[in-house]
Amino acid sequence: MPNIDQLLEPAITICQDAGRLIKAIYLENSYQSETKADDTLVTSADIAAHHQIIAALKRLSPEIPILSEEDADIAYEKRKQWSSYWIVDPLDGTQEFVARSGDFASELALIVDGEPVLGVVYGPMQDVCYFAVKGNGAFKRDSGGTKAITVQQHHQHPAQVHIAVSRVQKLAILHSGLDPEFDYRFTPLGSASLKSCLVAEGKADVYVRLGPTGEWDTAAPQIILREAGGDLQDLSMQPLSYNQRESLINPNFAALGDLNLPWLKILAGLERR
Ligand code: 2AM
Ligand code: CA
Ligand code: CA
Ligand code: CA
Repeated sequence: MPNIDQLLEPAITICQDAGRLIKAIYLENSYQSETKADDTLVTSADIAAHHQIIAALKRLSPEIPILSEEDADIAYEKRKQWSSYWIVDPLDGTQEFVARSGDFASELALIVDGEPVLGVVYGPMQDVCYFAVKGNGAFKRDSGGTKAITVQQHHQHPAQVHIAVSRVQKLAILHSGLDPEFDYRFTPLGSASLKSCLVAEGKADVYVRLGPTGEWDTAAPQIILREAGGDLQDLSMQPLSYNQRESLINPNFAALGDLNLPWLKILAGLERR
């Protein structure tokens, strides 16, 4: 069992270094891209950040295995033996990177016994870092320093609902039968991890992601959200699992703020009215 507290600051540095590498490539605007087997884009920035993170994590904790989105094809037979492991998304928001919107991040998490216990998300263009260790609260670090973050609480009326969602997914959500009396306010920003962190810091109430995501997409945001007083759940109300099955791909998920608000669950599609 690794000493998790001692891993936090080095993990933050590794995540920030990866983000800065991606930012340098982004500003230079010289990279190659190709289409993966699942029809999604991968760029040389994803791969460069992947290699840098893997090398640094191996130096930090040679005994802890690593699973990255960019080499996620490690056989289940092998990885199911792991009681703890790093899970890495070197570049979250490849589409945004390519679209030059600036809304992308690097993220990594430590899973122990099938549950995220440490998570870091770093947005290099905003120079903002979110992080959490199980039991110690969630934090945001930027040029102004480090402060504890919590989810938004005590909304009196659904009209104040603020959804973080991508441009494409806004339409899908509006057509999914949600109550039109809600006055949704959308935040069409960035990567899945950055949007989940907007919920963790109380700038949005809910983030709904429709479509497939890898376990590397949800692990860091999940521990950050939990420590901020929220959670991340799949839309069929099944708890998210890590490294429990052959496929690392999860279905839709929702990142929720104040879990005591029933209409938030309705909004996220977790409950019917
Ligand atoms: P990625 O950039 O690391 O692939 C985009 O809507 C968000 O969803 C990004 O955070 C993206 O992560 C994630 N995502 C996960 N699986 C995806 C997929 N199959 N296609 C597009 N985005 C995906
Ligand atoms: Ca990807
Ligand atoms: Ca991702
Ligand atoms: Ca990625």
